Amino acid sequence: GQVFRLEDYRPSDYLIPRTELRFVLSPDSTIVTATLTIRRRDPSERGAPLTLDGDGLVLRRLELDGMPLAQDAYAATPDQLVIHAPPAQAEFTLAIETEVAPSQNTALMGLYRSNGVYCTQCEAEGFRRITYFLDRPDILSVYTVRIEALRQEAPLLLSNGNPTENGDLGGGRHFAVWHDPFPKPSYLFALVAGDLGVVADHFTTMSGRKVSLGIYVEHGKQHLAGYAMDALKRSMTWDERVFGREYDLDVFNIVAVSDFNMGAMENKGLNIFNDKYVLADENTATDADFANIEAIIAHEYFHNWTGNRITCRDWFQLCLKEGLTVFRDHEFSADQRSRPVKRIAEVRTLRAHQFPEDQGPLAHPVRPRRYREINNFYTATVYEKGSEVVRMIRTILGAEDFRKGMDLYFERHDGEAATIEDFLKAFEDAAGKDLGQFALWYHQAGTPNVTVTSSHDAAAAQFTLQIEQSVPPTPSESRKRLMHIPLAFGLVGSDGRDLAYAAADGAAVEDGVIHLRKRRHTVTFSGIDERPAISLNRGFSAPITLSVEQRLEDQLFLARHDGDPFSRWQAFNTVMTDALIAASRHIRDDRAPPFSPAIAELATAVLGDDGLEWAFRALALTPPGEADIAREIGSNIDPDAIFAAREALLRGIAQVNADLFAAAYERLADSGPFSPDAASAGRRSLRNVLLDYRSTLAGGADLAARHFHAASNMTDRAAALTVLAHRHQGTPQALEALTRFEKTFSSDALVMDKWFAIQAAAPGPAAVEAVRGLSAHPAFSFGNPNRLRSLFGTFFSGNQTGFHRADGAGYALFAETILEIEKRNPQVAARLATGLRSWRSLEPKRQELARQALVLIASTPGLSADLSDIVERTLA
Ligand code: HT7
Ligand code: ZN
Repeated sequence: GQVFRLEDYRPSDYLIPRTELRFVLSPDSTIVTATLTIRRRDPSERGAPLTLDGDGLVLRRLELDGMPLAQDAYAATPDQLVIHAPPAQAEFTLAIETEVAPSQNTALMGLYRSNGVYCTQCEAEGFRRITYFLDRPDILSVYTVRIEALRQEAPLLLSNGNPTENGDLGGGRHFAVWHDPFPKPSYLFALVAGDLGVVADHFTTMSGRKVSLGIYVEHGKQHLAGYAMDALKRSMTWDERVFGREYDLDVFNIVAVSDFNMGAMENKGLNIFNDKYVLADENTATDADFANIEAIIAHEYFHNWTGNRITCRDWFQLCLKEGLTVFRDHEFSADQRSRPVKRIAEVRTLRAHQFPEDQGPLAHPVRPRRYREINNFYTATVYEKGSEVVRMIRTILGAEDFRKGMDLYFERHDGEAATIEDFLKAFEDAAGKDLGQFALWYHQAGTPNVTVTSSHDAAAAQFTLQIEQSVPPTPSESRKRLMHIPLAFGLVGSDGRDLAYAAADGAAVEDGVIHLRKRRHTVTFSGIDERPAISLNRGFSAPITLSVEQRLEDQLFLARHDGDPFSRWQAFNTVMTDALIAASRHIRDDRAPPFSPAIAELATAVLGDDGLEWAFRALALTPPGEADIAREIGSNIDPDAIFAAREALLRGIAQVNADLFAAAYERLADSGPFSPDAASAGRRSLRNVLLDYRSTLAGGADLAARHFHAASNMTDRAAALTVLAHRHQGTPQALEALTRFEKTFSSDALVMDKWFAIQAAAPGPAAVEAVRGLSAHPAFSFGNPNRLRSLFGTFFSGNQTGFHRADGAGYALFAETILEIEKRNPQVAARLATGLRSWRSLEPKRQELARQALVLIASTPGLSADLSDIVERTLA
């Protein structure tokens, strides 16, 4: 396939200042008329052919300035329309009529139907599946859209911008016209037409403009959209307060659809959402679902400024809008909820998703330099590491200069398609700082490693850190340059307080941050009488792997006393991770795993520390997951040994703390009406962590069954079902709960996704057959991405022992399923195929079986660009 390279970027010869679209909607034959006003970029240049992008299009009619074009004046294929010699004048119009079949569009890109609703998905290159266009993000155009449809089939007709006209066409048909005054790239175009219910509200902006808000959902589901509407209004308020950004149209609409390739889409004034991220109530959604809805509603809304008003020059700049917008939604959630808890959750996500990407065959820089299929670059690196890079800019500049830089960026580039260079320059100019070395975070792939040793000279009252950085090689980047790494730190004294130091030499140390710029730094702190415990990378100030040579006592001390909550969590997590790695080695050697009693004592202390939030205690007490442990081990992974070690640790801690955990579990029981707020969710999560521990002891299945049957909300119900289906597989209690859940929720697809996912994650060899069987369940559908992700996505990426079954049966199911899904939806197939990206870290036998499955996919004739790109890079 074709490779696109950043260095090949050229502005287009032509611009499209205005775009008029007319849609005559019909499921099998929709007629699209695009009337484009086309302008030469350089009026003195003449003659260059005009090449418009298409993808699978059927051309019905073509006119230039109102006249049909001669057959030899153009060439049309499904994938391209070339006008050989456009007219000499600076501006002309091209009217293009195409025909598309929304009901046959199973790839869910372009114009498709979801549950009878017409909807579009144009990012990244879906607009070219609707009409021929310069389908690239640096072509900004003002759109006017007329939609015509049967009123009965589609009483609701929506597009971007503000509504300007609507009326009856006779014969049961009607129309609506929408105009969006803000020039936008084609990927932000959207249309929705169907029969939906609405939740309506309004918002008054900081300058006093009234904006009508609408959330459109399936009829009868309006009561499930209240939380999303509340999150939207809070997002609008927050962006005004924190970034000074006001909404700019008269209406803001959100539509929830059930068939969607990703989470949501920020189309100008008309966000389209996967209904999973809109619909919620206590009976059907978990606390995690509520938090996701809040974050994604905010994320898409924030794109209005970071993505839409300022967009990307080309798709290599994807992180310009995504990394920045993730940073903004992280900050929003931190302000709405608990900042430390949110930070810990972010880092867990980064490590779970981005670190394996950065450390495996699919590693790429936050701003990639080449791609074959852009859909495969909506990655954790672009999004999550992209956000971490913005966070580091704020750490380096300080909050005040960071805001000045953002203001300057908005001022300079509003209405433009910008680059990462533009973004960095705004901060350099606002703060008067050089970010030249820092820019490597955008250009260089790989997770930097930082190692630290220390020494204390009591006589001289000096404490010295030896710090060394290295960046591992990644695909096609063997030699790396040294990074600017901002390491927030504290030197913690025996009273638990940070020690003051008189001076620090050897690296720039500013406001509690060591700025690493060289390979090695020796940083000497004077005025340090006692040997401190070292608290490094506080708040996870840099997305690195860190290894600090430090005694277990110091880690245990930091886990109890570090003043930085993130580092306190990290210390406990490190203690548990180290213990689990050692234990899994023992298990592989058929020896009993030893655990230091200090770990169970630490759990006692954390649970009993009433100065800590419930959610924090829940996170601290949660041992690293099997995949986290595997990642830390790094190579020659045996998932069964890791699983056994983790179970042994849980049981060990639960045994020592049996009475304490039982008492806390009772105390934390639900009282009063449900609320999705952070404190209530924290209480539920701590109680459910305690359930997990306690279910490892005698009577565990009965305890979990009681928890399940007493549950008055989905968080508790799903937690109990997970314990039963995982730890007490096959017991009458587990079977009864699974059946009860299925019966209660069989008609609610989003809840059934939880039922599929819980079973797909059940550890052990039986999962392969269970997943295969569940794929034939009446509630399952190969056409719906949410179902596919719940069942197969969870199995491939979230079931270490089941998927990586020693006989390779999981990998056989992987190859078979991915090839099946690819026929309908290559984008979703490619994403699911990343489930084997870390195959090289498995033990040799599993490694070989996994390789064979990947080769089987790669050698299938006629593979899509999406899937072949992923499997070929994974195997390279
Ligand atoms: N900007 C949106 C990306 C997206 C997308 C990309 C490819 C194919 C389908 C898609 N749906 C949404 C989502 C976001 O980051 O806000
Ligand atoms: Zn986004």
